[in-house]
Amino acid sequence: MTDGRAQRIVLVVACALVDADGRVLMAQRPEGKSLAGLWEFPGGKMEPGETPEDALIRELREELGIEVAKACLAPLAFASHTYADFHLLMPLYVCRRWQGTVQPVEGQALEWVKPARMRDYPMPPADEPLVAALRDL
Ligand code: 9L3
Ligand code: MG
Repeated sequence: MTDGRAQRIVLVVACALVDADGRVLMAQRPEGKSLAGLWEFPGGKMEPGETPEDALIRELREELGIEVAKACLAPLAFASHTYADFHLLMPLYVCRRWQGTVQPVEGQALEWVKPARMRDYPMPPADEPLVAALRDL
């Protein structure tokens, strides 16, 4: 910002769920939401009073129907991106163990993707730089 006005900060948490074959779950943002059609790491906005881990556990339950233990979430990378009307701060966690079967609870398309193939999936600008952090998984 060059005009001295503060910009609204939005705190989001996201997760790279990694399966036994090293594939990572990508979720397509549904019609009607911002950035519709782009493929993102699942997650969402933190609510007041939540830790990042609390928020991620809640989002993964709401969006994918799985239960994740806090001990199974490891911080991996951090995204910071300025959109037209807000600034997004988004830590990315990695998780290899969860309970239950991943389901598209909100009707979103889901795909398990090898990190080397992620360039085929158009992503929100905040998510794109995070792909580099998955190479060494
Ligand atoms: N966002 C970007 N990448 C992600 C996630 C989960 C979210 N991996 C952005 C999209 C929206 C904002 O964060 O601009 C809030 O997300 P949502 O609550 O609309 O899912
Ligand atoms: Mg979400």
